[in-house]
Amino acid sequence: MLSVAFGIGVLLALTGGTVANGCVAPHQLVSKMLQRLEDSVKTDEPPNPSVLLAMNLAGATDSSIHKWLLQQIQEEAVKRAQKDMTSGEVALYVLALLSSCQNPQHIQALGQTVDLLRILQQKTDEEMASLEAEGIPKTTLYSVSLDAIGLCLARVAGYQGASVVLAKQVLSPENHLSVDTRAVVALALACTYGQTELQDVQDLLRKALSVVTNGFLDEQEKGDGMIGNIYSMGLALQALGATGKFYAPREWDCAQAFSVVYNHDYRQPMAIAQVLPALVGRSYLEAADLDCTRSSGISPSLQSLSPKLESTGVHRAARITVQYSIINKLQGGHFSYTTSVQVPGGSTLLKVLQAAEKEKPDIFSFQTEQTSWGPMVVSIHGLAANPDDRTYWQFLSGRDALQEGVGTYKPQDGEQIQAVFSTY
Ligand code: B12
Repeated sequence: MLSVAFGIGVLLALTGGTVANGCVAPHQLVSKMLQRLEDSVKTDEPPNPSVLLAMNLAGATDSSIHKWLLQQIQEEAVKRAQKDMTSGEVALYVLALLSSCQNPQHIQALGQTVDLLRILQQKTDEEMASLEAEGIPKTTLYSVSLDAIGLCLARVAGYQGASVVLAKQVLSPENHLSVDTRAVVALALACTYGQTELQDVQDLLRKALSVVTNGFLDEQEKGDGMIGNIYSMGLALQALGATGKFYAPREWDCAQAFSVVYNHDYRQPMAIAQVLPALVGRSYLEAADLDCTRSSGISPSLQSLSPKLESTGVHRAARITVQYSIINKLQGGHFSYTTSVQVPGGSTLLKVLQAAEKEKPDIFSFQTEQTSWGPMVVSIHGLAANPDDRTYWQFLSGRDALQEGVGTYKPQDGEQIQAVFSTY
């Protein structure tokens, strides 16, 4: 742990010039986050490209866990990129590999070679075709932004057209994009701005970047440092750190925004992977500029790769009652059911769903899928979410949408949780 902290100190001393606006997190916090990222790497779970990207941007490249993760990312790319990755997933793999100084056009593993940039171009073309035909992408604007960042950093065609569409989307008054989406859009536009020579494209991108970044600064001012919610802060800080010239001469009070982040104890690997680059003064836009030959001085972690151990601590806690409803007024035969379940205090919402299913399996049956953010509820009462018709199961407490998923959210005694079949 100490050596990680020392290594980060060396790294920041070496890269001192790249630190945006003079805001950089304390070494101790950075090394704690890096430790949590390393601990999140499990042999029995799919590799997470965002984790590798964050380790690289923070200069933590010397550990055996880092090497193992890079190897897994290469193998996964060869196995899955063409067949069953979304465009955004391929883009995250491209960023992870670029930041590891690997040529994404020539990824070799398991005796095969794959050209990830060609696959990314194909999948971005499909997103663009859907945007043109239907006004919405095949997946999400968030993913299209990742696509544009990947293509732009690799300097292959396709990012300019995507960025023009993204700029128009953020400028469109009827579009209410989340902070997370606007932040990755801003990163994509800033990259394209630096690469294009077309005056009208530059003008459009500058305008969109000014709207997004000034919007973030306004929101920070109104929200005592918060932009969106605590989990959108990572990407918002990356975007503000990388786009200073688009809100100049306005100044960014980065210390205020950083202090919001310091006051939260991030534990989910994805949340850490999005916030850590900003805390070391970097953004995803630096993924292709890292010097992989220079050691940051961080010594290999002593942590071994081991399967996850289930925590048993909650069993002794007093029991709480949670009201749980499932509602579909959107598709097929409408339904609405409510039940009350008891679980030990401190249980996650997942335990509530499991208890409801155990008591009334014919009504409260559900299914989850493992994702980079943990288990996502993909089906309830036989009704499945479908990316093709943009449906999902939304979770609310009272009238407020939850800001975490079932795997981490811990309801209070007497709380009313609703799962509502919705569209996005
Ligand atoms: C797009 C998006 C969605 C879309 C995904 C649709 C799709 N097919 O692409 C929809 C609208 C379905 C969605 C739903 C939810 N989301 Co969402 N989502 C995002 C967003 C903006 C981008 C994710 C993405 O596309 N990444 C790029 C792709 C390439 O990576 P990926 O790993 O393949 O992405 C998949 C996962 O991210 C997964 N996913 C998306 N959201 C969530 C949330 C949870 C809890 C889980 C487990 C998985 C998950 O869907 C993606 C596509 O398959 C992120 C923002 C961010 N900062 O990451 C928020 C974000 C991940 N979502 C969040 C939340 C809270 C939710 C909901 C719980 C909201 C709610 N109240 O119901 C629900 C999930 C409920 C459930 N059924 O379990 C939070 C998670 C915070 C946390 N600490 O857990 C984020 C960070 C936004 C935020 N700042 O609050 N989301």
